[in-house]
Amino acid sequence: MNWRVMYAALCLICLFVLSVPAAPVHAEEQEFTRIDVPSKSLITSHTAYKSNKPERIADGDLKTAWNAGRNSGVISVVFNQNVQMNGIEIATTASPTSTEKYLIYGLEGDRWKEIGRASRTIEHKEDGSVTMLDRIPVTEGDYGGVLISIDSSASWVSINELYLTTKMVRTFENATISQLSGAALLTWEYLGYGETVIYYGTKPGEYTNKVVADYRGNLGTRVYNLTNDKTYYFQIAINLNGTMYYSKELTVVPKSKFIPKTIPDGAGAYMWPYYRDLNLTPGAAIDGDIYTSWYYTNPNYPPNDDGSLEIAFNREDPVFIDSIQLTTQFSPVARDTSDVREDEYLIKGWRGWEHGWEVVGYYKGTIHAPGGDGIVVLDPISINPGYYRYIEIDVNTTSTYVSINEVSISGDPQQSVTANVYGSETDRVTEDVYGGSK
Ligand SMILES: [Ca+2]
Ligand SMILES: [Ca+2]
Repeated sequence: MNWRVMYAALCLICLFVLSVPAAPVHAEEQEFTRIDVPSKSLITSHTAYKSNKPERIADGDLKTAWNAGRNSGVISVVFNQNVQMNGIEIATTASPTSTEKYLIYGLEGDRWKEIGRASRTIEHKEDGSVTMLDRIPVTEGDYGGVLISIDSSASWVSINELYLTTKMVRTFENATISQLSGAALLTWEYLGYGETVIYYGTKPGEYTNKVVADYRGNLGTRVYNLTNDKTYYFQIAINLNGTMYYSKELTVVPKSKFIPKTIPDGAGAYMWPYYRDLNLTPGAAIDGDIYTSWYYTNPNYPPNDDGSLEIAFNREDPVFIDSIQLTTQFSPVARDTSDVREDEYLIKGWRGWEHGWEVVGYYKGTIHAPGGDGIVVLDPISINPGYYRYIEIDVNTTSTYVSINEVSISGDPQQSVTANVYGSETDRVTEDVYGGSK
């Protein structure tokens, strides 16, 4: 066996050995994950054509691009924190179809070091749509920035969006989401200081939008401009010293803040106690908007956690009621930090002089903070059926905050006359006649 044969045989053995997996291979799953360029990066280029400025490579918009205005260009991105990266991805266009050579440098300390090179062909597309180039791998490392030098065979060089890839992926569990009207509220565990981006979209796993969370945003970040009654999917990504941490996918369906208003126009709302120094707005309990409330929290006279709301209907036009539903809220102000409370609602009604004030309904329950906007719709409270001119709701709560965001009433005299045994037959018939003749 001469040395050539020996060499060939050894190589075959080597190939064979290399091709036998030693253990189940999971590497592919997490070989790389695309992440955004950190939002506070400093992006500069040697040249830029008109408004096609360098920062457009990381504005989240595939339609906007940096364009060097010539067939070669250099662009650099200095991150606001190091990123553990193993590649870059480029979305771009070319006119005409061109082959472009990419030379990639990574910033290590204060030195740029070559970390990768590649050549990619970009088709010219008549409709101007963007091509996502195959990922360009780079030497894996912890870099403070990336610099890309591009030479094109024919086209002016441009980049619509630049992404980084990293293989470091960790997940964290403690993230919550709750619905708001046209919005969502997210919270998550504090892992440490690092840029945090909330990705979201209307399809699972496909996030078309993003919001960068503020410092301490984990305590509660609102994402606005969502459509009510539509399902949204969210994922939180935290870059902690170059390592990416992801939440599991979270879903939410924002709901309208408006509910059908059942209190007739012309009704007035009043409350007790009344303090001139508090901004008390009883009318907000009957305006059909679950976010406005009559609320009562008294820093001057603690605990003073009780209050009464009175609703006066038109005296000439009493309203038939057989149930009341209340919407309340856990305090959006910081004073009330408990997440569970005991509420008691005593409903009094006034039908006329002959009856005076009567207790007509009662509800007591343990209320748990729902998260998010804190809105809680209580179970409907049965009311002794009848035509009422006034309703008073006496609230007693273990919380330091009384809130009635909305009062909904319902009742159908036709149903109630036969379905309930209450008062004398004469009363009911008389009142139904009045009701029917109005
Ligand atoms: Ca862009
Ligand atoms: Ca309201």
